[in-house]
Amino acid sequence: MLLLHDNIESGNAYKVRLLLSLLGIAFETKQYDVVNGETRTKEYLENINKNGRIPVLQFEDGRCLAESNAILYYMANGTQYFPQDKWQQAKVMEWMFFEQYSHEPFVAVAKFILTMLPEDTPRRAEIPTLHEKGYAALQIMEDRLEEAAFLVGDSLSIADIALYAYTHKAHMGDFDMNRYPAINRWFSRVEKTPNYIEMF
Ligand SMILES: N[C@@H](CCC(=O)N[C@@H](CS)C(=O)NCC(=O)O)C(=O)O
Repeated sequence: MLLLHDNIESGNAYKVRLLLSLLGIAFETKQYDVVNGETRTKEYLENINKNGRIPVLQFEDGRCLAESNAILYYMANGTQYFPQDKWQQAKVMEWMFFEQYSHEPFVAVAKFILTMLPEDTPRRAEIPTLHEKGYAALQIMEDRLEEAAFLVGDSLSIADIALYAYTHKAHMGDFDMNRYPAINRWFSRVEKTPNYIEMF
């Protein structure tokens, strides 16, 4: 059976749990404490991921695949969650690179600082900048979702899964999500997908 090296609080790991659930693929999980270095042990770095992070999907033959969006691509390719049209495939990639460079480093990190670190962490000083950049990314999503039901084409794809993960928990990073009615309607559409699972 597939083994997901996982952390229950991680949106990056949740993306993989959500896709596998939508696809009806059974998997086991192994949980890691990412704040206290459990993904940085010699054994983990040597055998699972040299980059010291979850999620990693481990296949029955022992091969390990890291990077949440690479895992989404590998598992969704050939299914309804990855388009067949080459232009739409590239648009899915466009949103997934956007997620990693312009969204996750701000939206996810604000949640991490406010929910996983001690209240007196000096990292709270980063919050205003994270909010400025995170709000810019959320507005780009809002603009697209005002005119379309999903990020690419007219059905759910791994672009939606990749961005849904941290966007639907953005309020935990103190983002005011009432500003984004189209994103909120999109949350409901994603959550109505058969076999949808919650993050926690
Ligand atoms: N780009 C990676 C990011 C993965 C990542 O940042 N993982 C965090 C948890 S969300 C982690 O494992 N942190 C532990 C550490 O860096 O030691 C992905 O999308 O999978």
